[in-house]
Amino acid sequence: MAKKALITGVTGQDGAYLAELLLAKGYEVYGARRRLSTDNTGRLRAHLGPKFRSPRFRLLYGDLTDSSSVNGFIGSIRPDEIYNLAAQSHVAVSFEQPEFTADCDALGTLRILEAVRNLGLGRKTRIYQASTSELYGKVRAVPQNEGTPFHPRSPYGVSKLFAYWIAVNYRESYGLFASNGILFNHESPLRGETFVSRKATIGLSRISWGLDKCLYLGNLDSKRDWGHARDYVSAMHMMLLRDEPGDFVIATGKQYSVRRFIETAAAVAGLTLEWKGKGLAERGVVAGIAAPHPAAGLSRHELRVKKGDVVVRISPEYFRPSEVDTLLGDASRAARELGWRPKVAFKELVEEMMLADLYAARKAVYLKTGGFR
Ligand code: NAP
Ligand code: G4F
Repeated sequence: MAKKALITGVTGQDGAYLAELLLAKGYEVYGARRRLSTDNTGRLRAHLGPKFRSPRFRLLYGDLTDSSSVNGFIGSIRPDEIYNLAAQSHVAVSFEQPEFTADCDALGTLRILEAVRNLGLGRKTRIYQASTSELYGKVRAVPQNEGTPFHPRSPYGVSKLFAYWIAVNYRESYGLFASNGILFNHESPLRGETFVSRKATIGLSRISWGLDKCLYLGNLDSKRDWGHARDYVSAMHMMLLRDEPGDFVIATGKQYSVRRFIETAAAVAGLTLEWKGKGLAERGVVAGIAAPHPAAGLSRHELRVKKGDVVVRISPEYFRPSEVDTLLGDASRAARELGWRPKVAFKELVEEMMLADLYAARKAVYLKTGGFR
């Protein structure tokens, strides 16, 4: 009998990579998605390709803010493993929708744990909770590991803090197999378009092809520990294969600023940026032009950017009421106990994202002009 895995948040970045991984391992995969007025399966459909139609892959409707829905889908599937990835996952948005964020991210997790307990699945079902490095927020130690105290800095972080502890509490109180993955930022070509990494790779690609003029961003100086989503979903699965539940930091152990991410992405299109001005008047100016990456599908003469163009500006709307300035993870416990190590390095990650978005921009130019200029 194939094992049954349920993924909440299957339509998100991690959901797509995890569904791919579990299907490849022979699981029956059930993906819960919420109902929206537009289709939210595009990313997943494109990523899974023909496997989207596999009889071992099933989508169902389920919203974490609705306990009858959560009880219903867990009760009908009776999964061996639950990966709770569903969340309002945007930190800046959580300041504008704090109550929804708490309902989905904090109480949603509780609803899953309660459903597993009340349905008598406590001995059968293993639960992965998508915890986050945002728990560390205003960091108390560098680097952060499983013993570092938490100090969240947003309604998102605080909601995830509840989720973290309620998972620990149900493990200690009722013996549920519930494990927290404290994952640091992880990105990919499937990353949501409003997170800074993807916003930058889309923006710089469109600027390179002449579709946009400038990219507007907030704090360029915050630092993140950035890994690849494909590497990180494999850690989720490893955590549920252990004999005992536990909590693990998953990170690369290397840190780069948002500014460095942008410079690295621009270089894939052949652009060297120079930063001029300070504060809100700071801007990223094209200081040099070289041949784009050989796999970019963009030649130097097709680049619609010239020296001196301002391609990055700062806009106050992208600053947060409180910021997480620096995150750097220590994943040595995961290396020791799970045998997990990241495979994709920062430069490779940025290149993969940038190449994918340069191709998307190229296609947009083609559709707009009926051919390449
Ligand atoms: P994501 O792309 O934003 O995906 C979030 C998923 O949750 C989407 O499928 C979304 O559905 C779904 N969702 C939102 N509200 C829901 C609701 N009320 N009921 C059911 N589903 C709902 O996030 P991700 O990057 O894949 O991250 C996966 C999880 O890991 C999230 O919990 C996130 O907070 C956490 N995490 C992410 C990172 C990271 O760097 N990526 C790091 C640490 C932790 P729609 O498609 O309909 O919007
Ligand atoms: O890409 P971000 O929005 O990711 P953030 O806030 O680090 O959160 C992500 O990682 C967490 C793990 O640490 C997850 F739990 C969470 O769900 C999410 O996946 O912002 C990264 C940094 C921030 O310091 C932000 O202030 O980039 C800065 N930034 C600068 N300009 C911007 C922008 N962020 C966004 N989204 N948009 C900007 O224009």
